[in-house]
Amino acid sequence: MAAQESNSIIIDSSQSSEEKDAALINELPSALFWDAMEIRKWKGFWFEPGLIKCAMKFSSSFQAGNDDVLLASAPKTGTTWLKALCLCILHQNHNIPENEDLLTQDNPQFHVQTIESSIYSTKPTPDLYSTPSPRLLHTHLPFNLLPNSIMNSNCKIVCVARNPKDTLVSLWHFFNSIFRGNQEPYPLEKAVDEFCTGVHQYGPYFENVLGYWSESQKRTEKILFLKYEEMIKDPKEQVRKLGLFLGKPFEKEEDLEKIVWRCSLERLRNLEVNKNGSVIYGVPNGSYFRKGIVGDWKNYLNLEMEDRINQTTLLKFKDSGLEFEN
Ligand code: PAP
Repeated sequence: MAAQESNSIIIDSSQSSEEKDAALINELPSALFWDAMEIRKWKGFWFEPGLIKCAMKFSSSFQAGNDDVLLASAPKTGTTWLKALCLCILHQNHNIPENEDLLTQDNPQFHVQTIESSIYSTKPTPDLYSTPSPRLLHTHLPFNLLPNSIMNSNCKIVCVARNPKDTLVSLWHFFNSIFRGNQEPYPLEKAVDEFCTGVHQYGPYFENVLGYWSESQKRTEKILFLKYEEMIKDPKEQVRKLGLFLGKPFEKEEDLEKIVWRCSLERLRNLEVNKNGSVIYGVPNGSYFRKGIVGDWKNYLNLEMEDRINQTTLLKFKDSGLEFEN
């Protein structure tokens, strides 16, 4: 079947349905995310209202193709890295010279867009027809908000997750750099508290991660669940697993090594395209690369904050079998 047919998206963009959505969003519980933006609680998760509108469209109308690959991640858990890796694996990147690969041309966030915040917010009726198959897409949305067509098709999902304390610290740095400018950083105690109660963009983090984890335990052929810490510890092994899952196993060790290097933080951070001030989603390309280590939280969280997150994690992940190194 032609890509154009299999990738069709039907959206009811009539005024009345938009008005209905807007009215519904206005009724939702509201809070302020780190003094910067209004967020509202929809189906158990917090988002800024514009995102809810896009998520509603995505959930109700997106038609997944059988060979689509959907990447999923709570914010700051390794999205950029996963985008780069899957892009390279699916494009057999090791077969082209290093200075010609897609990553030298633009940030991974540009090549693999976050569907609800980019594709659906830039155009009311997104045109994914031109995207060649297999489509590689990304979402920060939790599992329970995914469109039915994703679950009912053969489309694969790769989720990356990261320990909560590093996730929070990464989010806090990113947030301060984008929203606080020359102001003092947002008070970390408050950020910890709101992270634990789940009142932040795409939060609660815990439920977001758990949704994918639980499903990955039931449907191993459908969802691959990667942990950032394991990718840092043994990138070759994790990328080998990823290649296999995507149906692109590495035949030669050197091909695998090439891709691990091409997607490394060290290389991406130093590419001209990530240093020259280019912007995606209003964010400089370079902001997606900071330290990329495990345990950076130790440099920021005091004992009380550490304990608060540990207790919340224990409670939330209890009996799930999900654990992170940190
Ligand atoms: P997003 O949710 O806004 O897309 P995401 O890419 O998930 O961001 O998270 C950014 C984190 O991944 C940063 O972590 P840090 O703040 O603890 O340093 C960033 O440094 C890290 N990161 C980005 N690219 C890579 C990479 N290629 N390898 C390892 N870590 C990376």
